[in-house]
Amino acid sequence: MTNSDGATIPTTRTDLVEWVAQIAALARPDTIHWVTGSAEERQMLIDVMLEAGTIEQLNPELRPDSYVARSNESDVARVESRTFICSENERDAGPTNNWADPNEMRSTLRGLFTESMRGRTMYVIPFLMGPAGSPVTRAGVEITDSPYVVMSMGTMTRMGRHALDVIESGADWVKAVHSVGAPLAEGAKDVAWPCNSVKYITHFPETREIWSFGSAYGGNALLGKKAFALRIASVMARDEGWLAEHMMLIKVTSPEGHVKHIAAAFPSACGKTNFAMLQPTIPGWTVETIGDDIVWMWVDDDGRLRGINPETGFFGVAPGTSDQSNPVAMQTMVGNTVFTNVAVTDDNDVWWEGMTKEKPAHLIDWHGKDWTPESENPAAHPNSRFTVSIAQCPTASPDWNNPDGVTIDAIIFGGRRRTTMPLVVESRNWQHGVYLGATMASERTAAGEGTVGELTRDPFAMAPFTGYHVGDHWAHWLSIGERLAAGGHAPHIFHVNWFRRGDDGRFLWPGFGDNIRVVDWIVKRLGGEVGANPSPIGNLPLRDDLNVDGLSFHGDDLTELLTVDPAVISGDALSAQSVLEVAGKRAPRALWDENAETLRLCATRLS
Ligand code: O2Y
Ligand code: MN
Repeated sequence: MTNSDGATIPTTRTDLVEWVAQIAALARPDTIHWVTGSAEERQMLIDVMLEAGTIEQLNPELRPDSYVARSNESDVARVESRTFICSENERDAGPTNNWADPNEMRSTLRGLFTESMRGRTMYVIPFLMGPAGSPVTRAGVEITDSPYVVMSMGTMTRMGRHALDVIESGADWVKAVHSVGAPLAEGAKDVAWPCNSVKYITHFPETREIWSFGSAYGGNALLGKKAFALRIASVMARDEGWLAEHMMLIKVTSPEGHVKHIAAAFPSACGKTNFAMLQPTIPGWTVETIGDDIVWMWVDDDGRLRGINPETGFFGVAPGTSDQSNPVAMQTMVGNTVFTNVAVTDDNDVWWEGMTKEKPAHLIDWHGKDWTPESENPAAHPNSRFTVSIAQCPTASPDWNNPDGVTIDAIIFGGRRRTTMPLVVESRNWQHGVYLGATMASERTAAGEGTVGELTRDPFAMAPFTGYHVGDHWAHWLSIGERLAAGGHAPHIFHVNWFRRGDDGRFLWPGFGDNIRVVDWIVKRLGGEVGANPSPIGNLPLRDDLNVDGLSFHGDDLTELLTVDPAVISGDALSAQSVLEVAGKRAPRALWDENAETLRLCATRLS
């Protein structure tokens, strides 16, 4: 077999060559291109996409080597309703995933992929999730007929020859097949964003396979991200004894020079990327970014939890990102960035809602139409994105590329709660921390689907991403805790809520860079430097231990942030039973025990 450039296929792995030949025989592309990851290849992809109208170049003087893509209007986000876990046994997918029979799904996919790449190039993308040499780094190969996907995978993963070398040396690899599902008839003109109204994002956990059809957008199509690094990797992690989680990872250094690493899971719209790029307001602190979305963690030979970011880029939400909310993200995307579904200014730069206080007088919106501040709809799609390498992030820690990863000292769960949850609370122990993760909840914002303000339980922020039964996921966390306890080095687990509001609706906590004050308390807790106030949901800061120098609070706001009402916590614990009930018999008994303990402690306070 030869490459599109006439060169011989660069691998001796017959399993890989045969699989590529099989997919080609099914999808019938015009040509096959094995992706090397070279600079020349990137330019070739850009030229192909400029010619097809998939991307347009932005003003090179304002934003060098940067492009804007406008997707089809029906292809703008992950589609959870079309995402399936095709485990052999339905019970293994659990109650929170869409399950489909693997044989039936294979037959459906065979029909959909038949000749689906006619008239197109089929790209073969070898990629690594994680730096080569890490104990949890894994390889994959994505086949796709979308140059946009190839270019994005080049930013988000370690793609190309280096990954193929790892596969060549004998590594197992995950099979990921993607087609936009828009074959091109001979001589037909292509559209800028080919896709199909029929969409399937399917996962076969036992065979470690992913098949995605019909969408070229984000998590549906960049299969290294949610499909591999969370859904398939969570299954691998369960089987092999590690964790694949929807978390950001930072390195924090205190004014005294103490270094800690913190992993944190938040549901969407809670500022996870902002936290990953936090600019501390307390002098002397530094925060370095290791990852903003996914962490793979394992127990090392010393019994400590270590973690890596398996990705190499950010696929961040643009709206709301500004020099005020996230200056680091703004500095990261100064060039070499692909924007998708943002608006374009008259000087050919990007704009989105929340970027500036003043709206520009005229824009080209994400539909490619003229837009003025009087227009009814937003100029940028609410799920518009920037895709950019971590290497460009001014706060990137060199450890983002370290195969040994970093020691995880603390784990944070969080949610957006107007009431109920305090600013920060430390779990009593690992088991209680797992309970806080399993029952974590967030209120819906206008950006998401559903009724604004409605409370949604999103265990570990993994509801759409755990590739197996949610109850088994909790049990797996408990078993990791047992291994960590044996070494005596389990990270402390915390829960934070930056979004508590007063009766008049105002936020009680300033958030953003001031969240370092919470980190400061967490680090002091880790070092045993401060005490705590025990409560039914865990250990609360003593008022004088939270550094609020320079902040001013209305009336009792600070007290309200640092206290809990046992009657309200009791009501929340009763409501949290619903999520334990969803997991049914597979909900670990230990989590029901923690729920009962919370209720008992509330009752004691109330009596
Ligand atoms: O809509 C999409 O395809 C993107 S979803 C996404 C992207 C980056 C990080 N996280 C997410 C998410 O849904 O959690
Ligand atoms: Mn995410």
